[in-house]
Amino acid sequence: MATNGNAARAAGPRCVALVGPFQSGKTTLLEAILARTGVIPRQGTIEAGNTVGDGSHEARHHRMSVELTVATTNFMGDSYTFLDCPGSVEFVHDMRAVLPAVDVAVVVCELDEKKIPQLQLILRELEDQKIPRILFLNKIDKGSAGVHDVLTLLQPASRTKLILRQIPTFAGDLISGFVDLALERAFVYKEHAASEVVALEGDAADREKTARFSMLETLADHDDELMEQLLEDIQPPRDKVFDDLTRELRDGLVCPVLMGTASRANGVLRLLKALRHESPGIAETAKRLGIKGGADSIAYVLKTQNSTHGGRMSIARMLAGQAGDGTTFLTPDEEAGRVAGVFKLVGQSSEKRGSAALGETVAFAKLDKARTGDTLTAGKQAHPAIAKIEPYPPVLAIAISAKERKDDVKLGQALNKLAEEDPSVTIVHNPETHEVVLWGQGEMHLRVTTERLGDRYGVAIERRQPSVGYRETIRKSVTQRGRHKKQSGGHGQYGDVVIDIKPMPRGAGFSFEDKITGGVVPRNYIPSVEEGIIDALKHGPLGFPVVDLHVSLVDGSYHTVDSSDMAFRTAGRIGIVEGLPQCQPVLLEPIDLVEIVCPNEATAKINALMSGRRGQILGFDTREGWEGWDVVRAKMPEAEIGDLIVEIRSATAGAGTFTFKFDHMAELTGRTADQIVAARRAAE
Ligand SMILES: Nc1nc2c(ncn2[C@@H]2O[C@H](COP(=O)(O)OP(=O)(O)OP(=O)(O)O)[C@@H](O)[C@H]2O)c(=O)[nH]1
Ligand SMILES: [Mg+2]
Repeated sequence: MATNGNAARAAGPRCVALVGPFQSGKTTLLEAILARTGVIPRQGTIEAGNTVGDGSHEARHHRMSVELTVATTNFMGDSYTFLDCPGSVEFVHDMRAVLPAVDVAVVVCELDEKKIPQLQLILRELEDQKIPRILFLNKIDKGSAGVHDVLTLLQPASRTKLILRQIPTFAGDLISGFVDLALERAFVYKEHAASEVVALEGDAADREKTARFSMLETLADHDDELMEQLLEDIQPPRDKVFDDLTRELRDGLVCPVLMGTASRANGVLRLLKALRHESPGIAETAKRLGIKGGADSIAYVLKTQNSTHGGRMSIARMLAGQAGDGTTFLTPDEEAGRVAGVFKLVGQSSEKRGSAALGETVAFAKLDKARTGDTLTAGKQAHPAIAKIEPYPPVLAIAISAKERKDDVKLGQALNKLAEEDPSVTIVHNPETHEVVLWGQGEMHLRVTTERLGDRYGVAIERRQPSVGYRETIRKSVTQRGRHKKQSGGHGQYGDVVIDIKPMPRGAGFSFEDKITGGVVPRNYIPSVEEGIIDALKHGPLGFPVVDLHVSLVDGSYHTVDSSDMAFRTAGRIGIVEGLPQCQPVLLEPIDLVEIVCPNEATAKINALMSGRRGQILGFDTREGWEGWDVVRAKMPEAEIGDLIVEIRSATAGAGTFTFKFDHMAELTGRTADQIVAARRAAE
């Protein structure tokens, strides 16, 4: 096994994602980093609403991140772009889509058992995308309970070995500083200033020895030479320890854990130094992505944004070569456009730049066809997509319409733009109900999306529950005459049919049969009869489309002068409209197959939840490849799914989710059915 690898400090501009469970302190950490590196004079707070991150109207309003914030700064002569990702699972696509472009992710977490499943989800995403990661245990000012046993709590969330890089030191019960186990140096935290080096002595020195040994043991799992040194009780040189930390982080073999308090900027400088010395850079990232070296410049679009004034901005990282004003980019499918402006971003503010160098993360203006997740090439032939991050299927829907009719077109255009920026939004037009249905990742996601329609595009909307695709069918057969006769002077109208209406099995739809003998209904009028019937079936006696029935035309009569297509059409319609109410009409509702994934301590709650919503549990199983998780399968009426996701999340601390697909239509009778029919009548 290689013992040393090439662990020299990476060069060039870095791109670092700040990720982690909801409200763990990512935006606050970004603020601390920007203050520490001199981009802002002092650190703002979420409470005061004056942070660089969360600068949008919607984020300020909800006091949480609802989209990506990008901020570029300089630290010790190198450029760093931080991507502050929202922690809410509803906005997780913003995180997933940026990951391909980053060198490393800083996973901001808390010592909170309830947030472990969410942490596990994030770490899995990073593991799956092979992103090197550092854990930053934040909010250690909140109390020291459990801090001696950080790894016991956090390790189950990570499939790779965690390495404790720092241990806390105490003043009474409070954490007052830390020992860095690689440097073997003790520090005391100073609020909003660099920590001060102090002597490593007493109890801290003893704890340091034990903790350092266990850090080295983990590193030695991937370094035979180090293993021998440990066995022979030889102190490995400090450089070797740093080399191993660097290499094993880069190769995703370990995940180091640092700690601090973002709101006081404690532990921030050590984090920045770890990024500077130990995290990989653009060369390793390009290799990870399989970018073939060539003359062409290649960039990855982390996010597309349509601003109301400046047109489209594509936030992108240069993965090969460089680009500037006038560079024409291709996507694998089409020409993306010509760059008209390169900008360095710090939250909401942007600064014009001449060009973007290798490794830099910038915003390109006017790439009209570039979308979130696109791989861009400046050259003759487009580089294949370096990543394809499909959004998770949506889980919640609302029907929307413009408050004012005149905004209909504007609404359509605005929705298209929002969906391009945020591929986790889906827009579906329901031709039957003429509804525009907005599908998204949760309540807050849909709320923010509709707020953007108002804030950015000035479209006021109304929101409703989307309608459920009810149908109706019949249980009994009947023979019915349909007669249309009008003789009001001049040309009359005459059509007369007899039809047999009979129920069919579920899923059969509608079929029509011509059983006329002896030409009692002339051949050329028969298609009109069928048309009249089909037309009438759109709206059955209960108010819904009628399905699963067979109609035979068995008899009828005609008039040589007064009969027409129109008259037979009407006769067919009358036959159905008068016949169906005698056939015991019954409501049909769509039943979906639902699959819920959840941490197994929530499985019982989920089962109860499903049964409470007329769900029929088919069974549950352990989730393959996911220790501590279950999959629950059930059949459930579509009408009951509604806001199921909200309850699943509240039962699972945000970690559980579900997928669904249409399974079958089932008869619905009794009070629920009566209510649905009554509501339909009232709406007509
Ligand atoms: N006590 C304490 N509170 C903190 C610390 N860091 C952040 N907070 C608070 O935690 C809350 C969430 O902070 P944010 O920075 O918005 O967290 P976030 O991870 O960006 O949140 P989302 O992006 O919405 O997931 C705010 O009330 C912060 O003031 C910390 O180190 N200590
Ligand atoms: Mg945030």
